[in-house]
Amino acid sequence: MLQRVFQKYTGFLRSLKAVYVLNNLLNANALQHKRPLYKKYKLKKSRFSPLGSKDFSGHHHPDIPWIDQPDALQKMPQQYGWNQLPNYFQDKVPHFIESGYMILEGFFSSESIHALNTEIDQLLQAGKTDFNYTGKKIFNLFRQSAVADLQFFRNPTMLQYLQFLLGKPILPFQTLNFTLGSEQRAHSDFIHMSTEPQGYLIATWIALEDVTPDSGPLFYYPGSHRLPYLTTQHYPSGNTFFTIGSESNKRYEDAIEAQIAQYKLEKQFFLPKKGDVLIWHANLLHGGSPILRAGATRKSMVCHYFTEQVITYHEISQRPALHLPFPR
Ligand SMILES: O=C(O)CCC(=O)C(=O)O
Repeated sequence: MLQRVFQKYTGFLRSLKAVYVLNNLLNANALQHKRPLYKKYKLKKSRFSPLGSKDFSGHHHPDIPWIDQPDALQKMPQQYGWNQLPNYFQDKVPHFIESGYMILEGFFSSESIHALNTEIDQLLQAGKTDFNYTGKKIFNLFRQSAVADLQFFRNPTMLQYLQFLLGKPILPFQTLNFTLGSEQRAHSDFIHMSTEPQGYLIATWIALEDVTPDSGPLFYYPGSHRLPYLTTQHYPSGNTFFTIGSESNKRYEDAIEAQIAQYKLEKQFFLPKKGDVLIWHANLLHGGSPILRAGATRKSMVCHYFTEQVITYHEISQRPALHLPFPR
């Protein structure tokens, strides 16, 4: 119940680290599995305490995903699970390694998409789900919708692909559903969903209808995943011992914009057909374009996945991520 209220809340309490500590204490079961991980990665602090990149500064663990290692292309055919992958997916892996994303055309059937869109309409109408404080995102719809959960979020083929790419068992973390474009500025998901060692997050973006250029399509910067991870240590976040800087997210996005200009990164737009999926790397810069046609819908679903066996946290709000160790 408290979680649902907080989903809508945008005020001062969101900036107090103590509120998150209280929330951590109330959700102790979702932090229990972190004990051995903190030990393994030599993190000397309570699992209820605030957590951020500064706690690892200078000492990031070298166990990064195989796709991020310099000889990834050579290692690829020796990776666990390679021989079980269909050819069409194998052919896309080098592009993912080099560009930080891949597109799976027609991955989901029209029937599945229709079932999901119908379920979303019904849940919204019945007041059983709602948009969160952003007014644009339905958070964790999979908790109310078995279709969203089993056919999309925990789709067995998708989990197999993601596990291959990250080389560890996948831990489905959260879902976001949109009916309109997000218009979100460019960012890397690492700042919102972070791991130690770095790189153990991956996301899927699913088109729940054909996307037109005027409806606020997803955009991304190929190759940007290879830039260093930008953390609160690299821009003036305004964080203090007790609080999260109120401008931290805006200043982060300003810093990313400067990085895009500095490296002259090339922007691409995702104009998928219904059922297409884009998989992106933890550090691929991406965002939502402005909506140019009043009333244009852009139905889509984003799924974020961590892996097991790593420390998970939220760099922007400096708190450990709350989840159970294994999929429910
Ligand atoms: O769908 C979009 O417009 C952007 C979504 C996004 O940036 C995210 O979920 O991280």
